[in-house]
Amino acid sequence: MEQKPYRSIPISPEEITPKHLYQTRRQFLKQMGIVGLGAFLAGCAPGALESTPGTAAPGSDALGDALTDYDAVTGYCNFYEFTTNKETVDDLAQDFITQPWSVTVDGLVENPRTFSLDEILSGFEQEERIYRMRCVEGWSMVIPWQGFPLHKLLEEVQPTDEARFVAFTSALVPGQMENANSDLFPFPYREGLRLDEAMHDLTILATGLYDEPLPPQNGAPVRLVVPWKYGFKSIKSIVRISLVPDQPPTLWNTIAPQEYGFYANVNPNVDHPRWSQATERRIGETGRRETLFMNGYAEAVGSLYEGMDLTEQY
Ligand SMILES: Nc1nc2c(c(=O)[nH]1)N[C@H]1C(S)=C(S)[C@@H](COP(=O)(O)O)O[C@H]1N2
Ligand SMILES: [Mo]
Repeated sequence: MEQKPYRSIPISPEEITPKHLYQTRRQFLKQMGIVGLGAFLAGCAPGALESTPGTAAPGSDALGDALTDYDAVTGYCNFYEFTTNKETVDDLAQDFITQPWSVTVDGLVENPRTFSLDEILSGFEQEERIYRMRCVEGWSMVIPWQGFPLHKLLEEVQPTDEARFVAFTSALVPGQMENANSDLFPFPYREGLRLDEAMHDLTILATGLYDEPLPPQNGAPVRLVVPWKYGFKSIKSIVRISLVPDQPPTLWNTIAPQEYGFYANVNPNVDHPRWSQATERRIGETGRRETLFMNGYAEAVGSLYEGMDLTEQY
């Protein structure tokens, strides 16, 4: 079996079991009256627990990470072009028009191309990735995404030797986004990754969650998900992806560089200037849990940052 980096991270079976299997097993176990759910699942999740000894990210084995409820994933969202109120985004975004849609991939590439949504959905094999999402504000979720690795799309356009960063731009549709003309935020929302981060297999373009097309509030029809970075890097409703030579300006880093870095790797040891990043509130749980370095994905992505001073990161 092909070794996938994200498979080597010791997380709970609930996190790495496809939803339908998870639910089927759960029903089965319920019928059987089995209580020790975790232990039983661990024994029957095929291939899912082939983690190599010694690859444990600090503290991750202590987690029992269940999927966050669908209602919370789709009802508690950050999408500032609509509103800064997390609990009303779903209503305000429900009529957002996402078809037709296209994503232009340009800049330092051999084959610049505009992909229609249909080309994105049918041209790349859609797979499930269940990732933890840690917002810089101190809350987190576990979300079952459908999508595909960004590197597959980048390989089609072939970045040139000069390409070193990837710049992403969200749609901005004033007629449909209530907060589009906000004085506080210089929309369109923009984000960026270093090319090697963008090429990492953990980095995906998501097109769905919980086995249905992405709801508008979660970034329909296609958004980035970079699970080891704070949630604001995972830009929604993407219309442009540009390969560039230098670190591109990003919305949060532009308006508050002392609070939001370009790299923004989840780091419990580096506090936000206004609050601690040591712990987080997992939506659906009471109390707080410890935040994991690189959100628990350090084993897979740590080598990207060799030689970088991570105490300077935020
Ligand atoms: N275009 C756009 N993308 C965005 C945001 C936004 O306001 N606009 N918010 C970001 C933040 S702060 C987070 S935490 C995640 C939230 O994703 P979710 O609502 O799907 O959980 O989206 C990110 N992507
Ligand atoms: Mo966030």
